Amino acid sequence: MSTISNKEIARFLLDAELERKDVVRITSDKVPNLNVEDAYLIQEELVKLKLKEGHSIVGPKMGLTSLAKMKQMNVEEPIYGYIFDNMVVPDGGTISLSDFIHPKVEAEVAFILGKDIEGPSISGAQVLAATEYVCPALEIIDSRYENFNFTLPDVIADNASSSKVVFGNTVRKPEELDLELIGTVLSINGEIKDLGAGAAVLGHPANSVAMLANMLHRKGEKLTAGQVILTGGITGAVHLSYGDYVSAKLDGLGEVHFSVG
Ligand code: 0L1
Ligand code: MG
Repeated sequence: MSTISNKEIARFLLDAELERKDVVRITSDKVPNLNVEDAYLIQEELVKLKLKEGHSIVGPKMGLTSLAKMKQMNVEEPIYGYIFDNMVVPDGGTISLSDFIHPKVEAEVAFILGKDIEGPSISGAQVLAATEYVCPALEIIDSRYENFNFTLPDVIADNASSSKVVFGNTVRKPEELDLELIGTVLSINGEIKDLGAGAAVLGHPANSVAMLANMLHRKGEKLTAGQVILTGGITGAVHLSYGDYVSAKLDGLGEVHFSVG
């Protein structure tokens, strides 16, 4: 039986994040039999610690929403984590490589909710009806685990590798765009690194929010008006290096960008 508490594991992961120090995945020694349900309990402790340190939640994020990532992890369901206010970088801003362990970037669409959404059985159409705006985003993920080497419960406990996010300044009503077809190009230093369409995210980014609402319902929680939700990578995640200029262009949503110093 494990003698280490969920709170202690959460503290261990948070310390790794704050010290920019990668650690061996928790399922290799600390909690070898960790399952998905218990991993979310550790994530909850991590969220509580961050709230206690004075940070506030901007909104939840979905991860592992592409078929490629799900196959790679051998999972049938995406995962969620939380974005906090201190993770938000202004559009056009500069991040410092020394603030990270081994950051990667991916291009996403973010949903800004106008109404609460409560599962179960929420559909993509219901999500679109409850969404005030969508905007482009670049998510910077930074697993606390050595070499991004983790199992599904490990990454859930680690707040789905959340690290930073840059939201673009263009907001549009969801009905003005066909989000399934939204073409997305991720470039670094002017070189295209990956591209995709909105359908890469569970067939339609709104499906990602619907699935999130249904997953949260299992815990008796709901999505609330005003939350900004990252729906998952349309592109793959690309490693960042010192001096990079990163840009994503999303058809109809414009450009979002940042530099790495
Ligand atoms: O946002 C994401 O899709 C990341 C989920 C966690 C998996 C990873 O770190 O690659
Ligand atoms: Mg992501």
